[in-house]
Amino acid sequence: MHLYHHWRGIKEKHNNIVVALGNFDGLHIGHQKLISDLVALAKKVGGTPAVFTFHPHPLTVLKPEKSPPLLLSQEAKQKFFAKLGVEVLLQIPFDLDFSGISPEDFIKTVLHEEVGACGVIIGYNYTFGRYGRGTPALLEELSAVYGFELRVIPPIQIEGQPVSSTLIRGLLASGEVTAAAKYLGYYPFVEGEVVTGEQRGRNILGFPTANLNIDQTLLVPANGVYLAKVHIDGESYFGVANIGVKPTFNTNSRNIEVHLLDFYKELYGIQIKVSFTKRLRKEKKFETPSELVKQIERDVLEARAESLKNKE
Ligand code: RBF
Ligand code: MG
Repeated sequence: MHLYHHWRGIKEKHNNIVVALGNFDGLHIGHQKLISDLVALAKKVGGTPAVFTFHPHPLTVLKPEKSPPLLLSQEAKQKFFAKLGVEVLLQIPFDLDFSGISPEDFIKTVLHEEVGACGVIIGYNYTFGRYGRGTPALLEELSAVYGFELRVIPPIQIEGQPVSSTLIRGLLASGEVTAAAKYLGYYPFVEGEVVTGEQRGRNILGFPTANLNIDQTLLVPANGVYLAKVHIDGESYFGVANIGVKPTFNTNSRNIEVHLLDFYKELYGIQIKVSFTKRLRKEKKFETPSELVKQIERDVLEARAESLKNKE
């Protein structure tokens, strides 16, 4: 996959670009459907499947107070697009200059003259250009002028619910990771390097944990204890994860810790991915560390029982 952070001159580099437009936060099953249609259409016309998207989210520039925490990091999104068969990713840094482009100029200058789009795919509710005034109807009208084929993809529904990033954010904010996974098409996860914690888990409690810092721009599930699948170097292991502030010890910083069920090697400095597959309980303040330890022992038993159910 070719990655660009600009859109000028793309036409000279790739033939017959078919381009999907959108924010694609979370790359949920609705987005995944749109991208698979993109890849199929590009294949049909012998063209190049491309995605035009912004990073960061335009709202972080236009209305920072209203900008939502993201479901996926820029890097996670890049990997995912590549896996879905996207060959050209235009991940454009949104700025005030760009926000002033009229919808008509966006189509003429950006899509037609510079990207050279012969096909355009959007979701049914996609808006673009200054004040977000560009609509699917305008793209339809101008597709005849600039000679591109337009596809508008209707929303995907699950049990009567249109799948949306907003719906998924709400589920994550209340810890409903299993429900969120239905709409995402994958379990919510965090990725990062294992950092040094306070060593309390290892030395005092007898439950060593791998600690991850939380990226403040990303949405992490609500505080609580979760069954987790931990990916290390292409292998995966079951674990129990705690997201929270550890009220038993009156700490204030929020972080993510995972205790692996059957893994004893040193992990400091190693990249891991932790997927949250089921919420087990809320994070609680215990009167004594030994009460917390008893609870974690029960969490581990519950996780073992679940892991046996989930073993494929
Ligand atoms: N800390 C709390 O204060 N309350 C909890 O309910 C809690 N639950 C946990 C559950 C699991 C499975 C794990 C691994 C940790 C939990 N912790 C909890 C965090 C614990 O306090 C922490 O791992 C140690 O203090 C070491 O940093
Ligand atoms: Mg630790």
